[in-house]
Amino acid sequence: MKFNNKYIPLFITSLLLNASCQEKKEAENQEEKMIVAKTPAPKEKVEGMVWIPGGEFVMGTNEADAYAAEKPAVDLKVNGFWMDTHEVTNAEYQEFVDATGYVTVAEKKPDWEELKKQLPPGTPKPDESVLVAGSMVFSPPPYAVPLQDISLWWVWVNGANWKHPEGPDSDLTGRENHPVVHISYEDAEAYAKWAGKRLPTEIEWEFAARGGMNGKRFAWGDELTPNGQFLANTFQGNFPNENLGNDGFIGTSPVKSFAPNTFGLYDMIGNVWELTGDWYDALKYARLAGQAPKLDKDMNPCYNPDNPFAMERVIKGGSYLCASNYCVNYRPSARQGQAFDSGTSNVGFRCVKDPDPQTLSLN
Ligand SMILES: [Ca+2]
Ligand SMILES: [Ca+2]
Repeated sequence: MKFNNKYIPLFITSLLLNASCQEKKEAENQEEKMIVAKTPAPKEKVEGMVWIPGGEFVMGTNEADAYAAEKPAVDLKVNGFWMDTHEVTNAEYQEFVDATGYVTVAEKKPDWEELKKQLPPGTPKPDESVLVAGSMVFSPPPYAVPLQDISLWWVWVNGANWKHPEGPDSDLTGRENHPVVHISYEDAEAYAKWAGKRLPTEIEWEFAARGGMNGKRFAWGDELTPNGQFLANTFQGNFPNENLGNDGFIGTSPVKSFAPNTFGLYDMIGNVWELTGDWYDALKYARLAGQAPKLDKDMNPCYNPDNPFAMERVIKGGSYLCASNYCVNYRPSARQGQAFDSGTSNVGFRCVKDPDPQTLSLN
């Protein structure tokens, strides 16, 4: 078994294929937790969050050029909930770490004794030199490259983590108000629990991103840049080598740098991808529409034919690395899988919160 730095995330993911039954049950319960209707706004406000009223909406899309995993459009209902107005920032994550001493997955050396319990007996131990703490960092080549090989722009960097986004020599100076990155699912979930919140389901996230605008290609309408105005931090130019930054940013941007959607949510599209609480299922929308058989979640809560062995959570909204020639994911219906045990330099999260029944209006 030969190991190479670029394969470490895939290796770590493969070690953890058999996620615990407990996790599977939690995911199932979360996805099945459907659904009432438009919920009146609670009487009391929650600082840093806006009320998302819930109701009926059209999830997914039938657009011909959308990716297969976004199809078809399906009518759904969602309950009301509170949602963070912006992505969780470095300063907010620092507050959590200061209060709890929490250490993220990317900061810890993988423990072979634990990992091998979930591998076939006899799997050889890799060399210690590859079992090191780190994360994937976007490192674009200086020239155009074929777009089939992500290792040409994603590089495993030892020592990269949320405090050192590009590696040990980088820090967060001047980026306190940028979204935190290099966060795995469990890192996001730990923050959410500490904050008395939770991660959104994919349905909640897409409802919120659409801002009540059914059937629109983008979160703000049908044009990416209406009247030439940039409404999200995405990638302009030829990905991955030519990052023009016409929207003002070549990397992450401070949260709230672009106009909010009609619910008052910032950067739902672009800046960083946002983790949800759902396992990734490439046929989810088709299953919701009754066009594909139900997934046997006791066998595996995930389904991704492009990455069949990974345990992935759904990420939504695209990032500052989504370009018109690659990863055209700056749309509410867009979705990808993200290995549940790793983060990257373009994935973050925001939280939601269920209403306290005592505060709900009777109107
Ligand atoms: Ca940009
Ligand atoms: Ca975002």
